[in-house]
Amino acid sequence: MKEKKSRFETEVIHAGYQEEQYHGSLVPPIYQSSTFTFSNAEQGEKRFAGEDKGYIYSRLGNPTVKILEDRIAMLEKGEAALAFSSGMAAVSAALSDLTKSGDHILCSQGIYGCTFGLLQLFKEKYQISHDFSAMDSIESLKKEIKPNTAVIYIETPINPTMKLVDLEMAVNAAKERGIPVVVDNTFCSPYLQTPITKGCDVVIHSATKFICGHGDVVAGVVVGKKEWIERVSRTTQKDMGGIMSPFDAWLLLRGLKTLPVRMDRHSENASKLFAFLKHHPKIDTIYYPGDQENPDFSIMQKQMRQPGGMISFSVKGTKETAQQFMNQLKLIKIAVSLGDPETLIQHPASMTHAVIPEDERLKMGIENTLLRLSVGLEAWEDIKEDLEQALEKI
Ligand code: LCS
Repeated sequence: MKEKKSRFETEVIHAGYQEEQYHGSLVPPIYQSSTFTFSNAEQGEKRFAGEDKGYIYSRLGNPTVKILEDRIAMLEKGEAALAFSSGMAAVSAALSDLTKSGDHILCSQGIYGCTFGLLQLFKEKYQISHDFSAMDSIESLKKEIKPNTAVIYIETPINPTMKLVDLEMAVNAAKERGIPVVVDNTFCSPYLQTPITKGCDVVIHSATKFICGHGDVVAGVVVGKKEWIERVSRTTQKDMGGIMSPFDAWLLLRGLKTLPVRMDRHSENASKLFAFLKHHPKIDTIYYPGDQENPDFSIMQKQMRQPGGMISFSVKGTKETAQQFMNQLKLIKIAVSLGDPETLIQHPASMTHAVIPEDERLKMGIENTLLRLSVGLEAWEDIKEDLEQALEKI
């Protein structure tokens, strides 16, 4: 593409790809090759020494994967990006690089279950401790930062409670101590929220979700400063090896093209379903960033384009009531993951967040009656009718 500043909806289709360099192929080619030949021994030596630009071996970089990395870096307004085989590979590489034994991670009061598991592993094996923080005021956040705090780690919206953290506030708290603020932006995608524009240092995605958008790839991405990304690429990623395959990168490039169109529809459907669920007599509490009565509503307005496609709610009754409700659904699928065209429902206490001990889980707001709905792209009336008939039966 000729050099020109474009809008998000255009960049998501064109950024990072110059078809002239690929025989005019409209769609980026898949470089399904594990290795790359050198024209002579000296060139091979120079490539390894970093003196000759060019590909070596697909664990160290691949042209199809690079197109995806460049596109995501531009969408997130970051300098560079690195693609991984899963969201957890991205989270673990970023946190391994930013911490060492004896360090401390200050984390939002709620994170994805496997990220919780990773923090446990860091604590037990490498003496890297962590604390959870409500992150609801700059004063309290500053007090919770310890001399050995090496990272402030935030999910916003938090999986699955949909609580929000004010990113500018977190950046201001971290700034004077120079602590990197790392944001898991999975629930928003770069279309709804760009943490780097708020001063955050690193953005992580489970690209499995809205970025892919079709439920057919498990993948992750990390975005940050060019120098840091290059270091992670040369060290943590190269040596731990959680790289993305060229075919998965190609599928993600394909899925990304419709991200804004999909996100608009996810958000529109979710807001209509929220209006239906909000005052339903069988529903106890509902958690949705677009709820004007939600204390985080002003944070949503400040840092998100739209409230997004995720809603959590607890049904009146017990865990068994919640399970009975799920079992009555006909169109909505019972499955973990999110951001797919299909509407999905899951029970965090027994599924995505089951690894978290109950007392800790309840502190995070994950009650036994809580359900998480990933609103799909179907006709919203069909989703509503399915919820309605299942609610009638409990
Ligand atoms: N970060 C967040 C916020 C996530 O929700 C997930 C996965 C990950 C990281 C890890 O990404 P993965 O390795 O799966 O690509 N969340 C899931 C969920 O809520 N249901 O199934 C997976």
